[in-house]
Amino acid sequence: MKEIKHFINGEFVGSASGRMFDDINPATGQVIARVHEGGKAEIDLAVAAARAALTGPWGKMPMAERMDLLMKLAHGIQARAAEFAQAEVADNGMPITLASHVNIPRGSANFIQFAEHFKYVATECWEMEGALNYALRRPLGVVGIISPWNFPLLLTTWKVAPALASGNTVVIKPSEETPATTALLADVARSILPPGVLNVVNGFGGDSAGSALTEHPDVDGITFTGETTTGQIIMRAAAGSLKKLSFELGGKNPNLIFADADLDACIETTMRSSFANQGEVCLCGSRIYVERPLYQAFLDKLVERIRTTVKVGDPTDPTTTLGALISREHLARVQTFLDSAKADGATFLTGGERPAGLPAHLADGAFLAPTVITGLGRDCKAQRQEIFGPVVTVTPFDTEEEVLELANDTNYGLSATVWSRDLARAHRVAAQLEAGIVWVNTWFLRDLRSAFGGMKYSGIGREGGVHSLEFYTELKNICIKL
Ligand code: NAD
Ligand code: 6OD
Repeated sequence: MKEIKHFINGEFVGSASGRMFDDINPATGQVIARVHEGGKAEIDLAVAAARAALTGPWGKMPMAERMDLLMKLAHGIQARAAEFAQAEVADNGMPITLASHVNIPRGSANFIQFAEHFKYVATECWEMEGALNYALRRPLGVVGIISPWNFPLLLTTWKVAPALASGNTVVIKPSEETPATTALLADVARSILPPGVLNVVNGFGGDSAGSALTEHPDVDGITFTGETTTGQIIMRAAAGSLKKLSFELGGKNPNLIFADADLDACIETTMRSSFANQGEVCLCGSRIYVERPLYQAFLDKLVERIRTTVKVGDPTDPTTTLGALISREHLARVQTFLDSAKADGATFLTGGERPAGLPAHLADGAFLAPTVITGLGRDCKAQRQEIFGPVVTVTPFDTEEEVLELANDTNYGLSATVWSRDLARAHRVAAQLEAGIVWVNTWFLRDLRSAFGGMKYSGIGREGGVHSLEFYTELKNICIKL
């Protein structure tokens, strides 16, 4: 059986405790690896290695050389792209086409983006009478990176790349559900980065490796992507040592579809914004609001597209469009939302159950057919809480004011999508939506220089471009009397 070890100070090592846990393929229910379970002991070693590396060759390295190493990491991922994609699919259940075309390519693109971009960022200079102020950026120090299971390589490298580009060292705690591609990243880094610059400790979150990292007095910042409730716990844990925090959290994102929308384009994209990665994308639009004149036509087309184009099945099959949810436990959680929707009188236009006809080797897999629900009031659980599965609720609206009020009636504020051919309305509505990211007539179209992050319960801070630099560096002002 394959073993996944920690990566500390340039070496793959087992746990001091000897404890291990299972890594399960969610499509088959099979154990695919045994993972060494880290805790405080491994976090202490990893943080010490990361601290020492800050003053070693890495800390003294000219910026151009450091950026060259990041480009080598990007190329190292590209060279092993098929291996990364297969590992991600086995760990996460996402379709191989999604892993190969989105998740893994973004792993290398993230390194290229920050290696290129940060070379050209100037710091500020303020000239005053008789004095000059200029700013220096210095690495934050040792950065703890805690990542979720839904886009493991994309989301982990989205943090590792800017952290390293800024000159920091990192200790990564990948999700216990999906440790495989972070271990591969460490394997790529082994021959590229000096020891201690990139460390990985596998393990669980609370009372384990995760909390040991967030509480560690020698960690300067924590960048976390995951559930809002976990963010709240991490914030409390990090308070003791006043760590800098960056949070990308949950969402309950609205899609606002006006009657003048290009329906074909809207349906095409709504299929992705509802069901990409089994709906396990923080940016998925799970609350769909359609202006009443278009409501029935939209539903008819959406349901027809689901019936004719979605293939739920083996994630390794290139014709599969919807794979397995992350685990049977998560599927059971999603099911509780479906049960409560039923109790609230919802109509299920599609889905709501395991798809029929799956092959025998997927009998233990965590599968759910794409689910479209109508007839729910705004206060129903399925309309208010993040489900994180292939489930959307669709609700008609009559006016712009009404839909804005509905869309903003949530604690979350990650993203929103507006569909309209009326440019003035699109601008007006986008400006009033309480969301960190608004897409107009598109979805998940990413320019990695732009600000990414959520308002309200969806996060703290922004990532992307110079916004990442803000988090991963300390800015020091120097005032010189002339
Ligand atoms: P999660 O919060 O359960 O776990 C995320 C990570 O935190 C894991 O590595 C876990 O081990 C660790 N963790 C858990 N408890 C911890 C603790 N007490 N201390 C330290 N670490 C701890 O989230 P998940 O289920 O892995 O991911 C799904 C969630 O992530 C969804 O809510 C989704 O919306 C959110 N997400 C947000 C974004 C974004 O950019 N805003 C992106 C992807 C996912
Ligand atoms: O595209 C990104 O940079 C990003 N952070 C995507 C997040 C996806 C959430 O599931």
